[in-house]
Amino acid sequence: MGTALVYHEDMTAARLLWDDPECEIECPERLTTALECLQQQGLEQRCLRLAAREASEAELGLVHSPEYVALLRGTQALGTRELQALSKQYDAVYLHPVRALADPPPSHTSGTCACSRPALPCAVPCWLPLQSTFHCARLAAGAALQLVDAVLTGAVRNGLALVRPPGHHSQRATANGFCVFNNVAIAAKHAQQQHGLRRVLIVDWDVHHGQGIQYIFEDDPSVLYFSWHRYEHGHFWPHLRESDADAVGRGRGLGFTVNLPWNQVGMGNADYVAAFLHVLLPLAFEFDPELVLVSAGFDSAIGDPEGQMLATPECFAHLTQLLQMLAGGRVCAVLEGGYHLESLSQSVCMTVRALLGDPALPLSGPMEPQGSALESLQRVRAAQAPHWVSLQQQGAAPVLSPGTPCPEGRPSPLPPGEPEFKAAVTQAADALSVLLEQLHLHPTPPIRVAAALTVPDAGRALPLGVLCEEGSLPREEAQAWARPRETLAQDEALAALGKVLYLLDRILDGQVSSGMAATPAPAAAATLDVAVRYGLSHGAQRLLCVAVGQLDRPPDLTDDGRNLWLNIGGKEATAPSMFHVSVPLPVTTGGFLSCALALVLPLAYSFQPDLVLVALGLAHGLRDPQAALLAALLRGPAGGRVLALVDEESTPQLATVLASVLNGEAPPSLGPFSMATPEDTQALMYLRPRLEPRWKMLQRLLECCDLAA
Ligand code: X5A
Ligand code: ZN
Repeated sequence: MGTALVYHEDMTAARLLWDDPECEIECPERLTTALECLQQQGLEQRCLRLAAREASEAELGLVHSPEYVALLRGTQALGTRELQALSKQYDAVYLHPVRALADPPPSHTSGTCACSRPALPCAVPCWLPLQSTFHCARLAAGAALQLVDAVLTGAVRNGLALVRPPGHHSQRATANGFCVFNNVAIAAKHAQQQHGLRRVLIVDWDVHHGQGIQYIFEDDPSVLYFSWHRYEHGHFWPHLRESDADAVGRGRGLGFTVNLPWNQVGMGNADYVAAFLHVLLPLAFEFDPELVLVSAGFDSAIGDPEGQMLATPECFAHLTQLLQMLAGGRVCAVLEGGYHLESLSQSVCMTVRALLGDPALPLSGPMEPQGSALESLQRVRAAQAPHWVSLQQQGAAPVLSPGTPCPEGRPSPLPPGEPEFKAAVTQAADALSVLLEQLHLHPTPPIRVAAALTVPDAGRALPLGVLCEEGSLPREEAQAWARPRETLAQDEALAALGKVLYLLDRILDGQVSSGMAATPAPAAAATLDVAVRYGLSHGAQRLLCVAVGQLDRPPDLTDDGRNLWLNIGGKEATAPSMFHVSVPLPVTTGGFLSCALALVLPLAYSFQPDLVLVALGLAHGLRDPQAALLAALLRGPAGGRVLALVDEESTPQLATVLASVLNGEAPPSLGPFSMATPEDTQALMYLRPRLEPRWKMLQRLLECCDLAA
């Protein structure tokens, strides 16, 4: 199952023809540089290339009024000056005429032409590319439709549509913020009407509020719309009261609009990941979408003059990966904004990498959300709590009054020309060159998953593309690592250990990204014990061990900061140290999800491991889809370096599904959502405050605004 890339060169035709500093950033080079970058990194070649088609007027009518569509059609008969006047009637919009060129391009040799372009309001020679905004905007909407069709017919698993003009500001009868037709909203309606979907999630990670999408679906419970946006208490465009966290939808759609306003610039990787873990994902899993549409604007990335945020391109790989945990991985990303050409292109590439299933580069920078971000998260959680069980179960959310002052100082927006602005530009350039360096230093391993299995023939159950690893460490070497324990003295146990250690070597030397190994039941704890020590002495700088079931922490692990032991399925919630955490096995889907999203991943993202061991002891108690989700989620924090250890007696289905998620496939659905039990909730409420001082991604509340205490 592949990844589609939908594009059409005609979408580079429209451009601003008069002087307008606000609009000039929305330029054709946005598409051409992004595409070049995809080609240079060999990513475009790995996608199914689809040429965008134009959306029909009936399809535009799913969202827009007939009068508005007719008006746009009519712009094809207008000249540049008339279009300039018409554009002025909208906020931050420019329109392009059918043809801007007076002469044929030099490359063109006139002669007979076989093309059959339909007639246009004014005669356009066939050699001239169609350039009208109407044409481009119909292609942009059509590209989104084609992507949705490709995914929902099963031709591909996911994809990206590279389009302009963008769409999320456009409304039923108005263009706005460079947007003409609302590409993503049209695609959502189409998915519902043509494919019978009942629940669509729209994630808008563009730095602006997609108020157009919000208005279109605000009373519709079948579309969950999430948007984060630069807001600054309303001082940032489009300056709408309804962009704030307390706008949660209307009527039957109450709770299906989720706004996360950022009140300061400078939000970075930790803030974005925290927003996903603590706001978007709990709601999204409860909603259980059948399709995820992304309003993928990259003006939320570092260097962008509009956003002035600090998230680096890798962050978008992580966000994309997290979204693939939903809807069976059916993710359709559609370009919105993004005006720093280099940052935009690299972020697009990172998104496509993640769609292709490649492991994400580890996130750079301190993983500590800033105070203003926490305040925003808290406000959304409070506003949404009445509508979502998954927010209620994690303890009552205190309501913050709007404008609660947050003492932490952060830079206010930077006017271009100021020295600080230049510093921000340099900062962006640095971050981007570090990224390129990282790409060289940590090239994607040639093998994505290798499995070491002990049962002969078990390899047959492995998904396509997973390598069945035959290699093993010499028996004496493996034995040297074992403690003098009976379990590993047995032949089979030692043979399995040799395979595990061989796999670890291949992961640590960059040949293999992740691995899965089966071990005989009685040796599970001893094998894990050796694997931890072996990993730490063979190049792992920080090793996270997630042990599910009855598995004790190896006796001689110290709290030296290089290992973090997390046991799921312990008798009670305990944290003897910051590096030794135990939580009981959650019993419901809701309990499992909050354990994963509110404890395991925040710990993992804060710890920033370079290797994760996930061990599933015998009778570990997780259902296969839960184990698969856990393993899939843990690929993120460790740059894809995950070794899963399973019991050789566990079902072949478990081995298959683990290998497939480590290979980048979407985990299966957890089944119907059920609320966490009070015990599950209490375990987390006990642990979180104890661990928060060290593991900052656990934080949801600013201390200064902590009204809960
Ligand atoms: C799609 C998008 C931004 C419009 C900004 C107007 N629009 N100041 O990023
Ligand atoms: Zn934007």
